[in-house]
Amino acid sequence: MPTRAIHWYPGHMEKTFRQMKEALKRVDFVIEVCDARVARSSRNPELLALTEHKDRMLLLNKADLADPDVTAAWIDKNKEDGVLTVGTNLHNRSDIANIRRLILEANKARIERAKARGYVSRPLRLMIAGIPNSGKSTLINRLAGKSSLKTQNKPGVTRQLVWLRAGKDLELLDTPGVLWPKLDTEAEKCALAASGAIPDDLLPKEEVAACLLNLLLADYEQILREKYGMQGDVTLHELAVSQHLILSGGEPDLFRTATRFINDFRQGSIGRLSLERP
Ligand SMILES: Nc1nc2c(ncn2[C@@H]2O[C@H](COP(=O)(O)OP(=O)(O)OP(=O)(O)O)[C@@H](O)[C@H]2O)c(=O)[nH]1
Ligand SMILES: [Mg+2]
Repeated sequence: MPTRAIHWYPGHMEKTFRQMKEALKRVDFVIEVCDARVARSSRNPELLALTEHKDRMLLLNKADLADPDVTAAWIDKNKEDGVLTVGTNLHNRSDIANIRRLILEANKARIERAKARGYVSRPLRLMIAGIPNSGKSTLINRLAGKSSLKTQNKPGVTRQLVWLRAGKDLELLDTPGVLWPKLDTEAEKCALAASGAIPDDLLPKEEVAACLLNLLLADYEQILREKYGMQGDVTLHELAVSQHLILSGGEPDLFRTATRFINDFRQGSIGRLSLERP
């Protein structure tokens, strides 16, 4: 679907890329954190290019909000492509233990080599990278067992690269979320905005909500109809009517409808839904 591309690439992202490139020299292993609901478009191609020479692992994070069958399909596909991938919910303690186990397993040979050379106490150095708001700082806080880093459900919270120790075996580098300069398709732009990777004030809410509704309609029409009690067409207009969100002049209140609908999606209150399939 060709469309107006959005150019959102604040200055700090360019600086972040430069700093990440420099920091990578000291990094053993990269963890890319993407959003399981948007498992294709939440992977930044420029980040992939920057880190491709490093051993790596991919988290399909916020898997608690995504369609479990779709997440499983993405894991299978990535496995075929040779990408070590795991679906995660960072609010789940056993997922954190599993991530730690996978990191140590993936770095087993490196750890043994370091031991053989006498570097018994050198921790593994991990870079945590990904698009804005995907859960990078949350992951580090959880692995470290303390809330040292600021986290919030909006993009652009982390502004600097920060190293943090997690136990005696891991050193973790938090990085600011990075998008790429040009988002090409309406669907990609909408999926990233709806999932919270692009600041809300950058795109009209009504536009994002209408596009989100369309994306969801393809696979989840019945769920949408049941949740909102919609009988006729599934449009933002009809959603406003079914939710009794009407302006004083009798017109549907599309802004309030859009805001509520996007929030429902972000909170998972419509159901566990994914916007992209392999
Ligand atoms: N539902 C759900 N929410 C999560 C999960 N992981 C993180 N979050 C939430 O996602 C929001 C963003 O988390 P952060 O750790 O600040 O994300 P970030 O990637 O560091 O974001 P930037 O610093 O802006 O790039 C927070 O509200 C977290 O609580 C998860 O697995 N499931
Ligand atoms: Mg952060």
